[in-house]
Parts: sequence; structure tokens; C-alpha cells
Amino acid sequence: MSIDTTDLSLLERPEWTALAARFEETGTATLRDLFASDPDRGSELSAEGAGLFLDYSKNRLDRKTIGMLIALAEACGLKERTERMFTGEKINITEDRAVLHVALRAPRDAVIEVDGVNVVPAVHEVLDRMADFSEKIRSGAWTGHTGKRIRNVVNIGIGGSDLGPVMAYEALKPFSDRSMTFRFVSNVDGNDFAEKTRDLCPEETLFIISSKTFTTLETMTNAHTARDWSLAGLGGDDAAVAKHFVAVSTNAKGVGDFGIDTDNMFGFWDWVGGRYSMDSAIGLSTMLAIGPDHFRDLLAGFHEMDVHFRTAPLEENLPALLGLVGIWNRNFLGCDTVAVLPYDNELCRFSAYLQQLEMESNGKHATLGGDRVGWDTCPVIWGEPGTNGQHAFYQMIHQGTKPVPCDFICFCEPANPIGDHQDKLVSNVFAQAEALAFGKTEAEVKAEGVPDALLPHKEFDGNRPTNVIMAQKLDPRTLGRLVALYEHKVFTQGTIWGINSFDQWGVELGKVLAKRIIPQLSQSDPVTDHDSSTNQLINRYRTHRLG
Ligand code: G6Q
Repeated sequence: MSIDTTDLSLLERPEWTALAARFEETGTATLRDLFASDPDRGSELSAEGAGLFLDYSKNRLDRKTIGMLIALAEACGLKERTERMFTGEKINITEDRAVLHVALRAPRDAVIEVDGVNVVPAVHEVLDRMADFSEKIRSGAWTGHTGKRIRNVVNIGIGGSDLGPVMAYEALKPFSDRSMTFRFVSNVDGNDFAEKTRDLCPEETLFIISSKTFTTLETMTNAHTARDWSLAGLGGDDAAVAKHFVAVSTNAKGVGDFGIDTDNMFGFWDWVGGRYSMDSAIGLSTMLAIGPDHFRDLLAGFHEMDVHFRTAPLEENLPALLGLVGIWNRNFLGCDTVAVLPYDNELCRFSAYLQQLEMESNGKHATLGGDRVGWDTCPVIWGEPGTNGQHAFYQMIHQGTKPVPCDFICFCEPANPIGDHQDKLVSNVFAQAEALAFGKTEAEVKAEGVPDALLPHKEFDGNRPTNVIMAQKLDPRTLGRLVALYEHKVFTQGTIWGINSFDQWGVELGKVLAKRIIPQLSQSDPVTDHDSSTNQLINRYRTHRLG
């Protein structure tokens, strides 16, 4: 393993200490002050690129601070590291892998080499096979074992092999084939499989087993259950598997051993991280839902943002700016969480998707050089679509004791233009961002005739940081741009924090312990080899379980 050491700890960098001093000097300036002293602030602290507009002016910083954050990014080698990613260098040093999700959406004639081999032709070969397969399913040319057309597609996968496909399916439903049903089974909880398949006919159901490794406990358990369910409904003939199961994986042997013909396997590569894989063959369910042309639009949107991130100066670079503002809020303002609040119901799973993208990538405590970080890394990412959240948790965002930076996402054109819904929806984005920035002083509340006793309850401090991201409409291309925006934001922050955004060792320990506990749950003798709490829990379950 080669060690990617940085010569200085982040805290020793002069750009970092300058930012700390800047915070001491300007940290008490309010958004009211900042807007009053800089009338062009709204347009000055905004940027546009790859079809997205970002207004970051309602953050507690000014143009000078942005310049200093950019200087920090330069000192941390953001541009150089971006090139290293885009050119296939093995920057995932703990797994000795390249990080090339950008190759998944590179044009056919691009050349991106890993170990001297151009990976782009293989990417397009898989995309073409996916397109061919999708056309066959969508047209009805591919039939099930009994000759019936496939009407239901069930993706079985978890984590990176589930969250992207679910999010994209929900986001792009208006572009999907409405004569087909799409379901996503992820949890090893049997309820998930049972509920998602209870009304489906096995003769018309195709399962996509999506697993990079083809060893994941949840996915393999669900895959075997699906095979039993399918065969039970198809007369028990093993030959049926070939018509009702396809796989998306890097593990051809595992796929073959499961009984899926590797002709019906769509591959990807070790340089695609799970949480960066929705635009690889892991997106097969997305392609089946929206069709190959829309899927190519999705990839084109990703690619547009890749080009923007790679080439735009940092002052105008949306992912870099989003990342840098996030660093300011996290490391200088001390914000522990970030809310992502899409004002589009179709983005109902977007925050959950970003939760994995950001927290699994940057929730790390070790630097690339193997030291313990001396600064905070990823905040908690959470959120729900607006306006629903406004009637639930926004109370805390407005009047809680710590600021919660928010990303509001909205669109000018709705997928379903009905009456004045869209104006009412989007007006709430602008109103929330305005209210959070400027609040309402006690004097203003008092002037409305509010009794003194209620003043503390009805005043709003304001001064709460927000970003607004706007696009024309939520279509496949825009979704690609939006996801790539956040992927590169994560990269920007990971680079500054000096951590490896592309491994996930923190998920291993629990998995290993669960494997040890599984057989203990059905043993007849009491379990005694854990701590007293774990022994008690296991034994209580053991004596009360079914069977
Ligand atoms: C993502 C993670 C993780 C992974 C799942 C599923 O970056 O690695 O969420 O995607 O554990 O793994 P498989 O695709 O190998 O089943």
C-alpha cells in the first residue's frame, strides 16, 4: 500500500490558521450585517454551471472568506488530486484502487487508463448490453419461463446497490414505463421481501441481483428467497432461473455458482465504489424503468458536471464551493449536521442517498497518512422533501440551539404542472431561506403587538446558513448533474480533511460480529462468551424465538 502523505497536518496549514483567525475576526457578523454591507452579495456569492444554479450567499461568510477557503483548497492540492482521480491513479490507497466513477459516464471516445488499459470501451460495451437487454424486456421480446411478458422488475441489493437505484426510480418516475412495476428489496428483514412480492406474479417477474461482491449477507439471503419464490411459482423447473434472474456484479464465479448464466450478468469493476455506482450496471433497474435513451441523458448530465468540476476555476466551481462552504460551517461554525431539503416530492429518497454518499465517504477518523484527524470530518446528513418537513422538524432549524445548515433544492418547472402548486411549493423555498437568514427581532415581534411574555417564544434569531440549488426541471440529465455535484462536493471535502473518501472499513466490525452471533441464536445452551449485556440479549431472544 502506498501512503499518500501530506506534508502538513491540516491544522498547521497557514491557510487554515488564517481561516481560524478570520472566524475570530468576523464570526459575529450576522447575515443582516453582511447583506447590508454588500448590496451585490446575492449575485456575487452565486455560481452557475452544468445547468445548475447555486446561491450560497446566505452563509455566514463574505467574499474574502471565500477567497481564503479557495486558497485552502489550492494548498490541499484539490486541483491536482482531481486530475489524479480523473486519470485513473490509485487514490483509494487503503484498497489500492483507482476511483473512476467518472469513467462510467465518459463519452465513447474518451481514454481513461487503469494499469495501462483504457477502461472506456468496456464501460460502453456493458452499457450497450444493458440497452439491448432493456429493449428486449420493455418491448416484450424477452418473455418469462411460461412465455408471459415481464411486467415486474425487483432489484435485490443493499447500500450502494440499492440506494441509488431506488432514489433514481423515484426521482424519474415521470419518465418511466408505467405499464411496469418496479420494486426494491434490500433489508434482510423477511418483511421486506414478503411485502414487495406479495402481489406479484412469478411468471411476470424478473429479479436483478445487484451485488458488487455477490457475497453480501442481506442480498444473498434475499436472492435465495427470491429463487425459491420464483421456482415455487413456476413449477420448480430450475431452467426458469435463466429467464427470471439476471445479475449485476464484479464476481462472475459467485454469479455462476448461484445459478445465473453469466451471459445474463452485467459487470462492473473494482474501481467503482458501491455508493458511486448508480450510473454503472447497478443502474440496470433505472434503465429498465426509463429506457436506454433517458439513461444516456442521465449519464450525460453526470458527465457535464464532471467536466465542470474538472475545468471550472474554483471561484465558479459548484461542487468545490459547496464543499468549501460546508467546511466553513462544519469546522469553523461547528455545525454537526446538514439538512438536505429537496422541494420536489420525486426526490423523496435523495437525502437518504446522500446520507450514504457523504457519511460513508467522509465519516472517517484516520488521515491518508494514518494519523488520527485533529478536526471534525463529515457532519450528519439528513432531510426530507419540503414542504412536508416544514410541518415537522423545521421548528428546530428555526429556533433550535445550534444552526443546521440547509441545502434547499428546487426546480422551475414541475413534472406535473397542476394549477399553482409549483409557485406555492417554490415560494416556500425562498421564504424558508429568507426567514432562516434574517429572522425576526424581538423589536419586530413587539411592533406586531405581541405581549412581552411571548416575545422570547416568537422571535427568530435568523443568521442560519443555507444554500439554494435551482435547476430548470427534474429530468434524467438534471438528476445526473445533481448527483455528480454532491459526489464532487464529497471529494472536495475529503481532500481538505485529508481522508480517504473511498473505503468504508467502519462497516466491517458489526458484520463480523453478526456472523458469529447468527448460529448462537439457535443453539440450545445459554450463550456466555460475550459481555453480560450481549449475553443477556442473545439469551432472551434465543428462548423466545420461533422454532
Ligand atoms: C458502498 C458500500 C456498501 C455496498 C453494500 C453492498 O460504497 O460499499 O454500501 O454497496 O454493502 O455491497 P455489494 O454490492 O457487494 O452487495
